[in-house]
Amino acid sequence: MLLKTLIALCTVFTNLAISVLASGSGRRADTSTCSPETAAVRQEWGDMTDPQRTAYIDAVLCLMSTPSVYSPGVVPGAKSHFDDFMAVHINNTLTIHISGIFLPWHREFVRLYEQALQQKCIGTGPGGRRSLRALSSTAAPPPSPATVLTMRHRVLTRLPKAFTSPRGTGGGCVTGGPFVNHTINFGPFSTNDAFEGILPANWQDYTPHCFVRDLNDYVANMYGNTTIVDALLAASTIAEFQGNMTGYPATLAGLGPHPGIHISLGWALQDFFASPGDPAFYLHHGMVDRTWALWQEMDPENRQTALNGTASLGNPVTSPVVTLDTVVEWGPLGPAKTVGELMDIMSGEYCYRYV
Ligand SMILES: [Cu+2]
Repeated sequence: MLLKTLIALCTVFTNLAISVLASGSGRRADTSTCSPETAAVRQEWGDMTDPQRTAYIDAVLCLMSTPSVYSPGVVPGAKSHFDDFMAVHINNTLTIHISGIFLPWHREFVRLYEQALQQKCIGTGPGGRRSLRALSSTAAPPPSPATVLTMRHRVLTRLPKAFTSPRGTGGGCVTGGPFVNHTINFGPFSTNDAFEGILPANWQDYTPHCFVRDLNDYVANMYGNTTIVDALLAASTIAEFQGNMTGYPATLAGLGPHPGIHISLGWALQDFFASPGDPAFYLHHGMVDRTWALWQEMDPENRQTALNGTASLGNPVTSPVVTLDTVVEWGPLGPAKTVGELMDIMSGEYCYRYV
């Protein structure tokens, strides 16, 4: 099935020239059998057919009905495997943003989500999608106890500038479309907590509330355009690339496209901790990953292993600098990996590419 090899990407970054992809072949000296011909292709949402989009959405709805892999009671808010991804993101928020592991951690996070859609909700053989009954009897990964981060010091010496914009066009519970019955089971959380280095004490709690969006074309157009992507790709160092992407430290006007697009869809996607509650999270981070991969591809010798920062939000001086040997984790979603395993989308356990 075609969908087994694709995950859709957000449309807000369309029209990006991809000539760099074609010009960078032959860069890999490893023994990987991955090639552009054998690599899975991640496709842009706008290029997908209606049946493909429907199949993708069906798989997401299936994940929302698939049981959590946490042991009962460990994370009460995790009612489904879709929620498990939220929980892992929430629990790691203070290390994986505005840090040296932001890009590699989210690369693997999106890959794990893609695999979950493929393996739990699309099926791999005759019979197509497995039934939910079959899913409930499959062996779940061994649940690991939730690791609660206890960092309580202020991690940023300077909070990002206040951001204002015209009001959005939506602003309320989603009342139509395929996710009309989707409930956000964690939070909402305060962004200020993140910038104070506080993981909310109640982060595991079951706090169901409606799925809220507030579409904001002004913000989407400001941060989701070709000029922004070109500026990202023009960065000469990974520090500059990360700064332009995340807006901290600010090297592009305003927020940068990563937080900008989070803000453009409204409160669910804006939640610094619980943003994977909006299914669009994975489309947006597909594009973040794509842009990073394209940037790496333009100068693999210098960029394939380029890192900058620490493994704590805001890169405080007390936090160790990230290297290729730094180990990163995704709780019960998958095994821990070194950052070095996450740097190339066409070697090691990765074999995918973007169009
Ligand atoms: Cu994130």
